[in-house]
Order: sequence, then C-alpha cells, then structure tokens
Amino acid sequence: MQQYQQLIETVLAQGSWQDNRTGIRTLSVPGAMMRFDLAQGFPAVTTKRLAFKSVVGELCAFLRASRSAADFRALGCKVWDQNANENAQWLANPYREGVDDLGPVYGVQWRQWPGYKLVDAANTAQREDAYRNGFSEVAPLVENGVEKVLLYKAIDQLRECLDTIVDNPGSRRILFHGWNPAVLDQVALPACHLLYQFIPNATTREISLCLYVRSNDIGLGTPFNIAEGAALLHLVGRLTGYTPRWFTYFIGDAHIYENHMEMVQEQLKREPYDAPRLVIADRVPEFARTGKYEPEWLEKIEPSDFSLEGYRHHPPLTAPMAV
Ligand code: THF
Repeated sequence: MQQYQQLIETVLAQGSWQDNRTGIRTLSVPGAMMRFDLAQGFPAVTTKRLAFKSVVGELCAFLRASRSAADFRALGCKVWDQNANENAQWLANPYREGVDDLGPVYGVQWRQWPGYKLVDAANTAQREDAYRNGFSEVAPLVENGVEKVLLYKAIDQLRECLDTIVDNPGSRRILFHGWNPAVLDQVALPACHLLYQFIPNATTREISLCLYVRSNDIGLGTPFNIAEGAALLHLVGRLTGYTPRWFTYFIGDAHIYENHMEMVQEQLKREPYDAPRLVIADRVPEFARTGKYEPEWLEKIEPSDFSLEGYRHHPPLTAPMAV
C-alpha cells in the first residue's frame, strides 16, 4: 500500500490548513486518486493495523440497510457510536429517532432509496407502467387543478446493479448513489463515500469499481473505506461470477486532521509489507460455478464470511475521531 503513503506525502507537501464543522483543523488537498489492482492483493494498509473486523461489520450493516449504531455494534463495528450519540447538532435534530439512531444513512439509500413519481390520474399507461416497475399508489392529490397520483417505491439500487452485471454487463450505467438531497437534513452525517460504479468486462470476466468519496479523513477513514470498497467489489464479483480487478478510489476533499499528524508521520517511517489476500467463504454462492444467481445473499452476508490471509502489519496506531 505505497499509494496510501504517497497520499499522505501529497497532503503534507501540498495541503492548506482549513477550518471545518468539527472545530479540529485539517490540512487539505482538493482532489486525489488511488488505483488498486486487486489481482495483486487486497489493499489493506500495512503501516498500521487495519481494524478489518470492524470494516466488514460496517459493510454487512450497510448491506442490511441499518440505520442504528446498535446494529453496527452487533456486527462488530463501533465506529458509528460517536456520530449517533455525541454530535450536539444531531442530538437536537427532530428526525433523530432516539438513542443510536443515525437516520437513513448509506445502506438505507443503497437498498431502499425512496423513489416517488407524480403522474396524471387519467394517464393509465404511465400508471400501469409504474405498477409493473413495483411502484404503488400512496396518495391522490390535485396540482394546478389536475388530478394526480403519487406513487412510491423503495429502490434497491445495489440489487439492480447486480441484476445488470448479470444481464447486461456492457452497460455503463451500473452504479448506486448514496447522496440523496431529500434526506440530507435527516441524517447524522451525509454520506462521505457516495458514488459506486461497477464496470464488468464480459470478455475478461473481470469486474472493476470506481468509488467517489466527497470528503475523506486520511488518518482514520481512508484505510477503512478503501478496505470496505475492495471487500464490496470482491463480494459483488462472487455473487455475479466475475473476478475483482481494478479499484479506483477518488477523493474530493482529502484531509489530515491536525491531531492525526503524529500517526501519519510515523507511518511514513515504516516500510509497507506485501498485500494480504481476501478470502470470501465458500458458502457465498458464485454465479459462474453454481449457475444460480442469488442476489438475496446481500442480506445474509456475515462479517465472518470475509477473512484476510497473510496479513502482516506494523504495530497499531490510533488517534481520536473528530465528531
Ligand atoms: N468522521 C470522521 N471524523 N472521520 C471518519 O473517518 C469518519 N468516517 C465514518 C463517519 N464519520 C467519520 C466513521 N468511520 C474509525 C474508523 C472509521 C470510522 C470512524 C473511526 C476509527 O477510529 N478507526 C480506528 C479504530 C477502529 C476500530 O477499532 O474499530 C482505527 O485505528 O482505524 C469515515 O467513514
């Protein structure tokens, strides 16, 4: 994972100090990119210990559309507790549904994006098409004197991606989005990693992922989010019968918090080790092998379905998370 060290070096060399919502300043660079070849190994940071169990716990909670920090904890991931229960603005938010609630974050948008259509009540062709696509009528209403119906569907973006990978791998529209402008005022934290585009290649049977992260905490979040994106690509590859290949990771605001400087400087002194391998349990079906495509596995995935083989790393380092 030399690329992680290079990212740290770039921010130290080119960054500018910035104030932000947390009150802890960051050294920031606008725009950064890393590209990992998963055929060469799993991109786990080796210059400190990666909390891998916590990473795959978070991924499983996202796959299950969880919105409570308690669900993340139950899957082995404690990193959402502070955002759920210690941010004064969120505690005062009328949409917060009690202790541990995060609002409709990540997985809720991935699996249950709230989709609405407003159509003329008289337009039966449109109404029937919407029903065929799984929308149902939630309310009649009148707009400018015209009778309309409001239709609703929870859109499972991730499942639609899997379906398209299997049915139409040449598509350049296989993506899901975590940034729902309609709910930004209802969440503990608007999505940081927010646009996931899968690019399968039916000739090589390889699948790649481009991930856009609007804002990334290089000390804590980046190693965590890289591992999570790579694990998701491995999982999607398994379920659809593709081999994971390129994982390109784009960052909007790439920053190092001022109280993380020692942690990142220490990592520049360390020589990275060879990348480990990610193993997904055999029980998770591979489309190519079983001939049966089973997207419903998304909900059944357990943290124990992921393991790292040959993970050698330097001693753990940690620092406080800015809330
Ligand atoms: N807020 C901030 N300030 N930084 C972030 O990276 C971040 N996230 C998520 C939401 N808010 C954020 C939470 N994800 C750790 C890892 C991921 C996080 C938050 C914190 C962390 O502290 N990691 C420690 C220990 C982890 C453990 O033992 O479970 C580490 O050393 O890696 C970015 O997604």
